Amino acid sequence: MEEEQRSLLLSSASQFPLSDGFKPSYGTAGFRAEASVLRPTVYRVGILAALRALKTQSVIGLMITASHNQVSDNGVKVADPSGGMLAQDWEPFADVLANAPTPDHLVRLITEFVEAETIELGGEKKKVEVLVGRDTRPSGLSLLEAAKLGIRSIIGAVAIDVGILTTPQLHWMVRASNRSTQASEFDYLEQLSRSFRCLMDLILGGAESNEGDDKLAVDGANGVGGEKLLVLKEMLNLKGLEIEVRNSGREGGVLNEGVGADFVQKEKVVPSGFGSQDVGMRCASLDGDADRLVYFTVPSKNSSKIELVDGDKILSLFAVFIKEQLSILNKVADGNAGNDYQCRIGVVQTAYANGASTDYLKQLGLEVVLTPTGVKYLHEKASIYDIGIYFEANGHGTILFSEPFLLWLEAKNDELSSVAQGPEQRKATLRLLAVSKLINQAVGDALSAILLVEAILRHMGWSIHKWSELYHDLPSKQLKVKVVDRTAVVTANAETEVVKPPGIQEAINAEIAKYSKGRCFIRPSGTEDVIRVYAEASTQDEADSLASSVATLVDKFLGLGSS
Ligand code: G16
Repeated sequence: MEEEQRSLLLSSASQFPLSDGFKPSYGTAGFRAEASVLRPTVYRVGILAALRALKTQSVIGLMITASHNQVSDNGVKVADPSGGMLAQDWEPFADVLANAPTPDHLVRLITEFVEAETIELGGEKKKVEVLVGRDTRPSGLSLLEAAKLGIRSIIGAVAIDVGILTTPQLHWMVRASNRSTQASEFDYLEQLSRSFRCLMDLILGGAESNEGDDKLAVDGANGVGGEKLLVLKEMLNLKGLEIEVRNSGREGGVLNEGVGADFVQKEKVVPSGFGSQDVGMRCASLDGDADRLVYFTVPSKNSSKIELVDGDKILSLFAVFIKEQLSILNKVADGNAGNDYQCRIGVVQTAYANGASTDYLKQLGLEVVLTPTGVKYLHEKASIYDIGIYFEANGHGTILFSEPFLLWLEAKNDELSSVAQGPEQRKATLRLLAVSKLINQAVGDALSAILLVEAILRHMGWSIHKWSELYHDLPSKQLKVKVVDRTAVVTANAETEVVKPPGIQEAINAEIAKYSKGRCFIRPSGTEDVIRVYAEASTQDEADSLASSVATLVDKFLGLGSS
């Protein structure tokens, strides 16, 4: 390493001594912790992002967010050139970098890594860019400065502050920048509104939408998503869809407190700002950085509970729609040639997927695969298909389209535009093309998913109730257990089995055996310092009881000794 580079790193690193007792670890979605300890971590992730940009000679993203976590937490993650998550083989380096005890150690680690990865430092190549975004957390500004300093500590890398964004907006912008297409926030909003209008035109054919069912109330989790949705709503300027945004953050509520997709999905309780006035209405909830979406209804006036329409149901709705378009394409109409492309469609879920959803999707004839929790795993799996639909039950997901399939669709569209036959096939082609532009190809995105849900419901002529009736969820319950060391739990088989500590899986199995349709697993969270417990059974009481008995087991094997 050149002396200039070395002294730049040593002098910046000396401003960020490690926080006492904090051992950062790259989890499900980057580093997350109480914001006050994170400046050294974010500085080091700035360095990592700059190195990644030099290695790939591409634009990289760095997002400062702790998404669904409480407002006092924050976090940082990296978006790769594709707009997806940081390549997993760089995660171990992220861990060691974040834990390097002194500036000298840090420089030594970087020197070794740069050599191993053959990254050219301080070369004559053009400057590389790291786009830095953040959510609305108050700690974001100080962490932004740390990130910028980290990026600037690598000669040849430039930090571009892209301001307050949703996480999916940043991922989208990184992807677009590397594809040399228009990549500003405005371009993102433009693409969403244009493709949504196009889809609605194809669906409604100029007619107005279902009368009386055009209102949607959205809970913005008091985060960045509500604010951005308000801007998008102005751009949509569409008759027949009235979006009312609540908990936009303007009303003074606290981020993710009693609001937001995580709260709604886990607690199944009416969020703040919603209540008896909303009985029967279509409602949706975003999480703190708008990468998750769930729908819900308030069933009756005095109910504190909601009817949840979760990520599994969003996935199912998307799957039904996509399958319908593919079967139209497959039809041989009036002598017109049928489909000449064998489109491979696959669905990706995690162990949290409700058992009823997996059964439903299989009944639709779809290939369903399970991965561990974390968008990085689902996205990777979904990308092997021509159309890969992935969703976590918590509302994080999207639909990926392969380049060869999109090229085929474009060609099919041209071919069908010149023949009188096959107008339905052409419409199906155009609908799929519009969906591929509307739904975020980089990562799960609540704003684009809302628009797709709304368009499909109109296409089907379905109310939220009809949609919710696609299948009946098995009753489920989720709990969190604080333990001494969550890394003591090691899982296998897409997190459905515990391999460490010994004996705990047998004890869980013995509990499961007591319940009809019982299913239960535990796993260490990668975003919070807890063990998560998920249980399913044939009644709610049984699911609650199974979850609580397994939580007691977790406490017994690993806990703080409280029970
Ligand atoms: C992140 C990940 C999701 C994951 C969630 C919870 O979401 O992107 O894939 O489901 O964390 O993970 P864990 O159970 O390990 O805490 P978000 O919305 O918080 O970024």
